[in-house]
Amino acid sequence: MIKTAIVTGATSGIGRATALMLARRGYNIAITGRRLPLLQDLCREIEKTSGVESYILNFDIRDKLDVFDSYDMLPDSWKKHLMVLVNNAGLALGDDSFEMCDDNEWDQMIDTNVKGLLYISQLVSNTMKQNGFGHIINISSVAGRHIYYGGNVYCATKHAVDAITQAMRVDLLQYGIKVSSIAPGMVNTEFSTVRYRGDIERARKVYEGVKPLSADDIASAIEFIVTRPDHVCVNDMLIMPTQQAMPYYVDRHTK
Ligand code: NDP
Ligand code: 8X3
Repeated sequence: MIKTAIVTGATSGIGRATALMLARRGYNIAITGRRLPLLQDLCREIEKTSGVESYILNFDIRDKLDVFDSYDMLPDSWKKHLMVLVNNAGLALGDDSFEMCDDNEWDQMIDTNVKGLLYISQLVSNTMKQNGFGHIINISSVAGRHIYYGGNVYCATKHAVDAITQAMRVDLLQYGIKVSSIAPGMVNTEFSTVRYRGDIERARKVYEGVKPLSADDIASAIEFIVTRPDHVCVNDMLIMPTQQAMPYYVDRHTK
């Protein structure tokens, strides 16, 4: 049976690992992100290693018109078999105390993590509604459960993702669309390098003395979620490294 999936933010980290996992599971994969060369590399890897088809949706998820136009270009044959959307694109910028923050960075986090997720989800929900099936998986965060010092607006965006997940699950129930969320703790990806605006040394310190989760660990969790039988929906998963209990409770073994 033909089945297709869309993974947002597939140029690195969790999104990339998830796209490769879904390809191995036999899904034709539409991948999104801003960095076109990385999307092209991933397409080549998907097609070489899994033999499924891939499709590039190259947009900045903050740009509503671009998201709408790009999705419009996705062939109907892909939309007709659209089983899975993984809403993964997102970022944190900075960890400054509230009064010191750059409001442009607030805009970027809110526009990406919340509004971008809403734009693509609404388009896909309408397709899934017509199809009569589908599964949307939102990548939230431990930051959507706990507030920590300097997390302010990033935490707010992930609390919003949790609220939107619950709202979508209620509203889309009538169409047989499953809605799940995964809230990871520390995952070693480009996340911290982006958060610290390219400061690799500062990003490295985040994981000092800790074995963090890998992008593949989260892709495995998504694999578990999408392979449940039709009548089972995993609503929510909170996944942490063994050495982390909450955002700021980390047992570091620094020798
Ligand atoms: P990465 O930085 O490795 O990946 C982020 C992805 O999001 C990239 O593919 C990036 O693509 C995409 N993205 C960011 N901004 C935009 C934009 N404006 N338009 C389109 N795509 C965008 O980080 P992770 O893999 O760790 O992050 C994935 C998700 O997981 C995020 O939502 C993050 O909040 C969440 N998360 C991460 C945790 C961690 O510790 N790493 C823990 C908990 C949750 P490109 O730059 O090419 O546009
Ligand atoms: C990323 C995890 O703890 O940096 O969402 O907020 S944390």
